[in-house]
Amino acid sequence: MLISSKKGSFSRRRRGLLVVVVLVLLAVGWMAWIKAAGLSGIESKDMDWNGDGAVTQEEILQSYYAVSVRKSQEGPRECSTFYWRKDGKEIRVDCRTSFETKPVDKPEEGQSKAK
Ligand SMILES: [Ca+2]
Repeated sequence: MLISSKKGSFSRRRRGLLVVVVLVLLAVGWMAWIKAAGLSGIESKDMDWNGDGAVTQEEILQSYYAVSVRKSQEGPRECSTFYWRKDGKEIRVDCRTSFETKPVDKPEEGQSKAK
């Protein structure tokens, strides 16, 4: 009887853990679905959403539920548009140019070897 009650509490604990894991997965899935800014790989120092020069804990939290990101690419230029999810108001556009996508080849070299 003692064993079975212990077993019961253990499985209840496991069930609780399972619920937590499922909730975390749901939360991460939801954040991916809303394209939360916090999942876009930005650093916390860039999460100054109200532009006052300081990043508060609230702003970091907002990155995961209130601020979304829209990415666009034009050639090697990649832009991230951050906006408030509640009203779609744009906060900031970050652009960067990546140089690693196009390696510079010398097109003549391969052909000179051919007959
Ligand atoms: Ca701020």
